[in-house]
Amino acid sequence: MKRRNVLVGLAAFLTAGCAKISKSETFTGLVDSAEKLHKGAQRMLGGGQALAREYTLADISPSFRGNGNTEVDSDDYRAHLAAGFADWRLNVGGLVERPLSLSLEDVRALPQRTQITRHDCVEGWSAIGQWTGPQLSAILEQAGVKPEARYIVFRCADSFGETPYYESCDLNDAMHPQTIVAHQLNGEPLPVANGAPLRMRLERQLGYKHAKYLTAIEAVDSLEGIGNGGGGYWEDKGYQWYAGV
Ligand SMILES: Nc1nc2c(c(=O)[nH]1)N[C@H]1C(S)=C(S)[C@@H](COP(=O)(O)O)O[C@H]1N2
Ligand SMILES: [Mo]
Repeated sequence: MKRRNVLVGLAAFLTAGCAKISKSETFTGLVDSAEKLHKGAQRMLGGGQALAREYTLADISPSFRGNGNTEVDSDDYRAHLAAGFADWRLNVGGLVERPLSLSLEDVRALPQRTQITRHDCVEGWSAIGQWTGPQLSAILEQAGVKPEARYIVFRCADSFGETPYYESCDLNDAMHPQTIVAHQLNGEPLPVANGAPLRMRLERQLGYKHAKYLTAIEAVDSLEGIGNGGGGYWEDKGYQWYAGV
């Protein structure tokens, strides 16, 4: 083949490739396909279920700061806090066979996982903490995720101004063994600053993906129409949806 033909062929191949990518993904645009490439490369390097590093008790940070919202400014939340979260419910719904309404007791009765991991915030700080709670996969199996579900959305009790905090992940991260619904930090019930009574831990993701003050988990087939469609409070402001560390 002449050099020019090789170049034409290569260009045609690349164009076809790009067309395929933009058609098959919900998100379009250069930045987003770069993000997908990053995600794909990371998954290839680490395998779909690669574990985040776990640490020892000796590594735990002396204090685990609260960041973002460190309390929930609502009478409803303050009433739950005063009552020791006895009537707090974690609702599991959306594209599931059996919607659930779990009490903290229900959450604590599931098989538990404890993991010591490092939390990395994009604002430039890290902390190592020990988290305990059931795997999200166990809760999703109990609810029976429908085959058309592609994402899991996490709803939170807190807001910035009028805008509620929320997050989401794909099913790969949702079913990951280190993705847990934590109710303990360092062997104690979650402090308010860290998301009492329940918060997500998605150990292969940056800090803002770990939704605190968790009220509901929803299986969805698209992120459109949720918040501003970016998949999370910070993503709606331009942060990456796939925030792998
Ligand atoms: N509901 C809720 N979840 C949240 C936030 C928040 O403001 N509200 N902040 C996020 C950010 S940016 C970080 S770094 C971590 C902070 O967790 P921490 O308060 O336990 O340090 O929570 C994340 N989850
Ligand atoms: Mo953060």
